[in-house]
Amino acid sequence: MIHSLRKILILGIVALMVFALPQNVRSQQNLDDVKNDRGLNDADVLAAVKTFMPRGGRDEYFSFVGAGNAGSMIVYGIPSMRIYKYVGVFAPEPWQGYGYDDESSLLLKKGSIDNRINTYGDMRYPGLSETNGNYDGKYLFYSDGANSRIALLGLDDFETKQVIQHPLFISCFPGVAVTPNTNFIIQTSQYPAPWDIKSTDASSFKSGITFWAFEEPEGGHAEGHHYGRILKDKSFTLELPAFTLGNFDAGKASSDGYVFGTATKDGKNYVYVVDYNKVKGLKTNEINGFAVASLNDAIAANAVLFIELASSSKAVKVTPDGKYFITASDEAYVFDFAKVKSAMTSASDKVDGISLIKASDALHGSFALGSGVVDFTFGYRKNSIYTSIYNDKKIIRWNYESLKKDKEIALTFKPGNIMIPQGQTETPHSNYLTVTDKEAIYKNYPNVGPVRPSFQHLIDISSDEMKDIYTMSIPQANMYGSVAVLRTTIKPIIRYETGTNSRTGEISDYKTVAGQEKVERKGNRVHVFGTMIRSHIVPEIVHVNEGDVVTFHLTNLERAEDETHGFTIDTYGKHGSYEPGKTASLTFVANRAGAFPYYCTEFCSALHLEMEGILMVKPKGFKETDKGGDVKLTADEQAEYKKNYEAKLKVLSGTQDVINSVVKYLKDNNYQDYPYVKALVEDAFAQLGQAGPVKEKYEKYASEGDYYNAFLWAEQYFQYQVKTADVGLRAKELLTIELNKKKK
Ligand SMILES: [Cu+2]
Repeated sequence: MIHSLRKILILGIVALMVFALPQNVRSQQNLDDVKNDRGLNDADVLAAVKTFMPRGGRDEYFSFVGAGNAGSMIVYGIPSMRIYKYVGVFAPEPWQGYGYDDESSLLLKKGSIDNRINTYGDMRYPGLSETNGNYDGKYLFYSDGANSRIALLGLDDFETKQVIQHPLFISCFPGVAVTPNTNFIIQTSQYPAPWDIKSTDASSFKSGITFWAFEEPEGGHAEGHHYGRILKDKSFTLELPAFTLGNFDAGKASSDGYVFGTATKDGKNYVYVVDYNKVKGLKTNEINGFAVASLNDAIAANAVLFIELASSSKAVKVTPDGKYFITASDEAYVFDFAKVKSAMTSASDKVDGISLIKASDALHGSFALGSGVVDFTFGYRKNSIYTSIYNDKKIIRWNYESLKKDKEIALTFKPGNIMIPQGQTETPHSNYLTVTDKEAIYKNYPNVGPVRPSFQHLIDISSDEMKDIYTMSIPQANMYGSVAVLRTTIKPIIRYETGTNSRTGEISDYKTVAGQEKVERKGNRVHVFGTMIRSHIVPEIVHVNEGDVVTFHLTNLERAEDETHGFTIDTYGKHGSYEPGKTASLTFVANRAGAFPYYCTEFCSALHLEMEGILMVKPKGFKETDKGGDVKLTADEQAEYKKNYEAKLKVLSGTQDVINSVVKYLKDNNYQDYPYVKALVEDAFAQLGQAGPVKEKYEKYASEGDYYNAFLWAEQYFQYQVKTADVGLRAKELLTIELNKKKK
């Protein structure tokens, strides 16, 4: 009876298990199964294969797109369209501690109108640094349209290095143009405003073009660390009447030295042309401490020309050879630079005193494109240009020399800004084009409420026909323009030299090495000099008084790749990110009494949860009633610690044997011939190099019979050994792979 009951029960459970399987779970054994199940055709599968990135595969390009008003930059790969990084630029970003640690907060405060941190931006059209008209993969620049700032990012570590408040413009166009050797980063005003922030005098409204001088000092660089900076003292602005300024581009090759952009005023539309080498030679006046060249002097020097357009246009792009610049509303105008240049001295009409010509005076030709042109980008086919046409839902490829249409692709959405990797350089190449989707109502997009993500499509332009092969969604971003460079052109660093302030590239005054951790107090000012390394934060206890001004200066001592630690103090509103070698500081007023744990916020090893300590904030008027003092251990406890200490010594010697055998293998096989392996081995030795003073400590305590402290320091020594062994074993594994490759 009992047996049959059990049988029924078991059968029932089995039946439940079978029928409880979700209905959409089914085995997809082969390609045809998957195609049938998901209703995919061959073109879908081909598109998937073109964008799939196998394990270990690397994208061909890095693409950079601003998150718009979120004030950060997004880095993603082409063709996989995988997002690799968000980088805080114009707004704080807590994960990286950007705008939270002292170094980046100072950078953001210095770059604001009133020494306060702005919490958003408006980032649309980035510019990459160039050498001889091609991307060199070193720097990236952004203009903030909302708070009139300019930013410099270093692509050696993908961090923001400089943010400058524009000294004159209240409103900046949210884009930059970079000259062919990165001598100038060009930024313009957008909406006219007085240059005196307190003035509301309508007659003093102006616009202008700023040429930010950029220099990269010779020599003296930390390895992989670029020190190029925008130099405010060497920069200048050309003043213009109250035009609203739009998109612009810098000349290249034959038109190097000029800038071309759109302008509107009183319902009329223009393209402006400025010879900035002539403007550079003019005498300047200082306004708000910034050099300004007057319009009259620029006019007298024939340095500026306006071209009247029939209707407003959204974009201006200079062709890769620099011979033409192109703008369009519905009709594209291809301007011949040689004709424009000669008109600069011969034009007889004027607008606001500036030389003016008609479009027809300087055209190479025009070409009807369709309704609502948004953007242009250049392709690798000779004289090819791609144009996104919003209302017609199309991208057209045409020839700007012959003015003939080549091909078009009908899209399922209204296209916005388009980009071909390297398409704005003197040598466009690439099989891909990306386009923003300004109309996220495509039937396949899931509804996530009234605010939809931004979408970027990947178009395959390798063959004659264009194909839309991938749709990437990006939340928390209103996307506009982007730029992309060959991934291998960028040479990012793996670690900082120990003690680096990543914002300046200099060794920080607050660099702290193992064994030098300390707490310094002067009155109510407390400086904590600490270190982080798997799996300890030193010091582990910090005592302060309520009302003290406290700074934690922390250095990540790791040399291992990707061993970042984070740091936060519970409820104190501060967070820092510490990549290997980085030093950063967190300052706060200890205005909340109590005990506040601090800990590592980045998973760093199996012992990650042990990376913690505590901040004790004594309330005001606190009186110590019990002096406390050193804990006295009983004889039994001391004996127990002695046993633990001796056991630990055995572990240390066993671990040392492992390290020695790894070192022998590495040396026997000439590890130094393999750069990546060599870097790892140097890492491993650096880890062990830190351990010397620790060994001295545990031996000293043991000799004094203090086994409690001897054990604690032996444990610390073991931590260093484990890290050394960990890196050493990785080096051995890599070396073995290299040796096997050689054999084949
Ligand atoms: Cu950690």
